[in-house]
Amino acid sequence: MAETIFSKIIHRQIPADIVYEDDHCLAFRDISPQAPVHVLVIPKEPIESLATANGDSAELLGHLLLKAAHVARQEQLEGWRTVINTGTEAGQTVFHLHIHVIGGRPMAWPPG
Ligand code: DGP
Repeated sequence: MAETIFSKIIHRQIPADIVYEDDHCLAFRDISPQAPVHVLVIPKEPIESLATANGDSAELLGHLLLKAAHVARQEQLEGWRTVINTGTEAGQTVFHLHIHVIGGRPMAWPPG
């Protein structure tokens, strides 16, 4: 998998506002926030997208979801939205799997 900007954040080659980290994942504020709280939760292991993840990553994917909820609680959100854009057509621009955690304002459904 090609190196992305998120690998550089993991390796501290470029700065980011990190809000959570453990051995398996990193969470940092999105550079272009779409709500008062907008955090990205990423695996340290470079998985390109949900489309290329396989059963070997089952435990890690569960871990990322639980940490998304942890970050939301840490940010004192009462409700939040988790989004995983998968593929260019769906709006994925960085090909290192990430969960958007978005909250702090009312949100409409369905999304545009
Ligand atoms: P997506 O469109 O789902 O691939 O989301 C990628 C997100 O990554 C987008 O909301 C903007 C964010 N992003 C891109 N480059 C950087 C960066 O260098 N730093 C941070 N913090 N976020 C970035």
